[in-house]
Amino acid sequence: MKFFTKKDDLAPEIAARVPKGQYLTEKWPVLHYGPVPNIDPKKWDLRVFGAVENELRWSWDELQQLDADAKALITADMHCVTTWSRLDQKWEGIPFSVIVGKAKPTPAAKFVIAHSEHGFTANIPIEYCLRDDCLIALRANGEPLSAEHGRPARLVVPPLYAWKSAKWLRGIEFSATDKPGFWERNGYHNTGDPWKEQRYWGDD
Ligand SMILES: Nc1nc2c(c(=O)[nH]1)N[C@H]1C(S)=C(S)[C@@H](COP(=O)(O)O)O[C@H]1N2
Ligand SMILES: [Mo]
Repeated sequence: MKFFTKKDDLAPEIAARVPKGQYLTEKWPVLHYGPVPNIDPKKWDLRVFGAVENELRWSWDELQQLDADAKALITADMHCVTTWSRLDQKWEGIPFSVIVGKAKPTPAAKFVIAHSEHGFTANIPIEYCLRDDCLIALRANGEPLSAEHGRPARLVVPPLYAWKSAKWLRGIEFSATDKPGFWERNGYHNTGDPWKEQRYWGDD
């Protein structure tokens, strides 16, 4: 079996799901900058802050309660700007709408800034987070997230390149102004829509 298959070599119905310039992979690669953090859930929390009516801070136990109250399960394709795509990834966790319902972003909020361990950030236009397929994932493919895939919790934003799906999430900031994140400040596109091939700064 080949690990990476060119779009041109795929059956048409599969090729239609793989954006231009991408290769299909059956395996799930691990990709990030820096070391995998070793997180103790007992010392972990998730903050929601910025342009909101209610700033919040959840412990791991509290987050699990939110997960028990309102579960989201989505199947989504994952596209990394380094050109691999993985189809039918299953993610489970807390619908982003739960965060919105509890924190109540103000009308001024136009961007979501994901904050992760070690200072990694990713900026996302808020409309992508208000879709049904955005969630805080605690599980992938039926298993709790492994350390390298973002344990204990990561953001998942399926319609954008996977660098926006911040692993080892520690904060969700709602912001009136855009705040380019780690990859965005390092030459990558500010929005990152794979169907428009928005890979690098300067792409349309
Ligand atoms: N905290 C953090 N999250 C991150 C990254 C990172 O460097 N740090 N890299 C992103 C990139 S570029 C990709 S492609 C996906 C990969 O997710 P995976 O390792 O679970 O496949 O994670 C994203 N989330
Ligand atoms: Mo990536």
